[in-house]
Amino acid sequence: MFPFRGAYSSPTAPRLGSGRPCPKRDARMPQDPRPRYNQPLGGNEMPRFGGPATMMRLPQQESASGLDACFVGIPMDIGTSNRPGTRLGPRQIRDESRMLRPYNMATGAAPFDHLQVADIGDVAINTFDLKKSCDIITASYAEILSHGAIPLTLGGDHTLSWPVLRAVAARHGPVALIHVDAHADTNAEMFGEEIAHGTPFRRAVEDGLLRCDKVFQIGLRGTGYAPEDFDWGRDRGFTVIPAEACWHKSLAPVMADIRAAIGDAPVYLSFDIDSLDPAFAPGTGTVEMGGLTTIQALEIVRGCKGLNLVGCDLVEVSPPYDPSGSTAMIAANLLYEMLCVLPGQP
Ligand SMILES: [Mn+2]
Repeated sequence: MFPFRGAYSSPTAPRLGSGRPCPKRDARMPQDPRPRYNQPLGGNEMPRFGGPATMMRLPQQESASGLDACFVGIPMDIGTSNRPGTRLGPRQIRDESRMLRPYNMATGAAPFDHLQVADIGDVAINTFDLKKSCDIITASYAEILSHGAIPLTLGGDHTLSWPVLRAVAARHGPVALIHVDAHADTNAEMFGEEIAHGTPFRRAVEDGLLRCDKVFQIGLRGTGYAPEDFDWGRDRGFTVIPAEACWHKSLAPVMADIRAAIGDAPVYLSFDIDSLDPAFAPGTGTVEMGGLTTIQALEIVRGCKGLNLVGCDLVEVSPPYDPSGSTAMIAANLLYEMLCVLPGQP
């Protein structure tokens, strides 16, 4: 056995082996009982820079009918307080997802062997009216959830989590929440407005959408208006894990505690890309230094395996501030990792 044999191989090097032809990787035997699910278009069928501009170059369909999970975009930035641009997030995340391959080499997950997944496009928000847009989002997600599909949302500013949670709670009842973010997003109002990207979880609590004793906020940091800024949630039963408590450590033990606390309750995962340090993810509107690493982000999402996830979002990617595309690339990878931990996979 040659360790690292693949690392030394080149197209011109002689191949080692028995000389017998290998079966084609994609060939399923006729007696194979596994159903054929949608597959991402592979790089050997179409160059990675071509093909459909869908998430992972998956098939697109109009509704979530027949799907176990769906990628859906919400191209919105009209709830943003600082730098805009997240209206372009879903497009850029889809573009940067084109390199994603179907098999998770680290965890062994093979979501496209077990789940029917498609990209169902974008929600047609009204970009001139945030309140109307929230109602459009809730109605769209009620329709998605009526098919039993689990939505994986490409944002979009963080306002969207509130109208999505309205639909989720209407179907599942109040849910547990894992909220990864630099900010608590529990403001009473912003500039006098109750609906904005800094208020979604305050509105969600007021609407009875959350099980407050099963809400976990991870990565909070930065400057505030008052020392108690992160206490509104704590006072209602949230567990707040500030960024400083995450520095220099693995978050796997934290996630084990969170899984134990949530148990089998339905849970929603809301991942704000600004939870990551701007060294990794500068392409977002409200940057705070001292954030999570990409490794910790993977530990958080992979640590959701075993939970009864009923929906996930990845928000606040702002392509105008992401000239390298790496913020959107990380977002695409994290959405794939969310898919890998959804229920229904061994
Ligand atoms: Mn946020």
